[in-house]
Amino acid sequence: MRMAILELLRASADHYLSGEEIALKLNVSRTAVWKHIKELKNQGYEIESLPRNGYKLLGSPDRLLPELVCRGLDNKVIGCQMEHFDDIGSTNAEAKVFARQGAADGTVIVSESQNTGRGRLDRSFFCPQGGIWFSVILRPDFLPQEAPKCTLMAAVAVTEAMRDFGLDAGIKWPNDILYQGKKLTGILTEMSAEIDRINYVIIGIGINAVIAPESFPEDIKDKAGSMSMFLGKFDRISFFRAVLQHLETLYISVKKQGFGSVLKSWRDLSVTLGQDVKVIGINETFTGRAVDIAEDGGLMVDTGRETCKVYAGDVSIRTK
Ligand code: BT5
Repeated sequence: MRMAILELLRASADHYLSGEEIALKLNVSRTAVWKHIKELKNQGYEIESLPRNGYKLLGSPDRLLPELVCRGLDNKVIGCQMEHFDDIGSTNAEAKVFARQGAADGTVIVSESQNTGRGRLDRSFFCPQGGIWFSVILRPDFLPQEAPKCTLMAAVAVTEAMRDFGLDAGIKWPNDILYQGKKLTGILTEMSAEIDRINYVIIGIGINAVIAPESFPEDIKDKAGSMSMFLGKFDRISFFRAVLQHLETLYISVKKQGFGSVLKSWRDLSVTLGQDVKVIGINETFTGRAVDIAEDGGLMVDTGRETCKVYAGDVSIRTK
């Protein structure tokens, strides 16, 4: 009902709509209309109410509410179910709860801020208001060993959306999106699986969308950046919608034809390939040139003596 009232207000944005008109059109009482309008105002919608004229919608909240994000979004999988939080520990942790309860393929959990946002290896991730912190639950039917490539798929989706918005960002293997050397996005993919079957994959994506550079903590100030630092003001909600659109296209293609086209796009968007890199792996550290990404998602690094394939770890690009 609330959404129906919102649609009516949107459709008559240039004039006032009386409570009576709304009540008649939606076949509810005027008191019910008044209660829903009050609730919409609590959610942050700016609605002017004039006793004689009625109601007029003046503005929508800058919150990643499903009804705002999904307006005009034609996705069939990603984001068709969406849960929004104002603040949460970690959307990945919450997504696991939803997944265990049977949440559908493509369910999105999004929060305006996170107080215990996590990176890989349990590192902490800074997630204040103004960012886009979300997790997507996937239930693919490919094999568990394919799941790490979901990180590459998510990185391609976010980078393509950034490019749509005029930011020429690139991907640093495996999970960072950078612009001018600053990390704008991190991705954490987790999975629950049996030997030959995935129960669910959770892709957690943290995007520094509208964050003032001075608000980054001292320890990440030099390496972290936000989209607003480079783009100025932009519409966070439309950007999130664009990310979900790209993710849908890629996921549907992966389901039909595998990761081939994701890997191709990843190569095109990479800032790692062709660079001299330092690899800090789980057990060893070495240097070499990043030459390609293998079909299984591993980074191929030519050390001069041999070509090694790296599946996990941190890669830093060495300046020449
Ligand atoms: C990542 O880990 O980059 C994965 C981050 C995933 C965050 C999302 S937000 C939604 C979902 N819910 C969660 O709880 N997590 C996911 P990693 O590659 O390990 O990088 C972590 C490192 O990035 C930290 O040790 C810091 O150095 C740095 N860092 C922390 N916060 C940052 C930020 N906001 N922007 C850029 N760098 C940051």
